[in-house]
Amino acid sequence: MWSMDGEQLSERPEPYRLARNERVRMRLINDTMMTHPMHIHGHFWQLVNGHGSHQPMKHTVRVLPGSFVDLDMTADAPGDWAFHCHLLYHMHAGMMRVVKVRPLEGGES
Ligand SMILES: [Cu+2]
Repeated sequence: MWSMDGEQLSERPEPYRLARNERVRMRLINDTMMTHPMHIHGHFWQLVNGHGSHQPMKHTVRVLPGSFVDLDMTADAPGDWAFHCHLLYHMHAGMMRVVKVRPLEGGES
């Protein structure tokens, strides 16, 4: 029932791939009737709030029903990172993905 980009983790979706030190903006769109506290490991997001350099640092962001948040992130931690809803029953139902940041230290894939 719970998914991200229409796929549950059990369906083995493609990870989100980022280049090391890549600067990205992520838009999390909640088209459900519940709030989802979205959490990423290994990184902090900057919440895009329209106040320029005064963007709070977050590793968990509540996305309200029928709403979205924009988040800026620098992928400065190489590795495989969990990105999921922090309501554990949502996560266990599939609302989780992997963010891959490459290259690693030795250039492995
Ligand atoms: Cu959730």
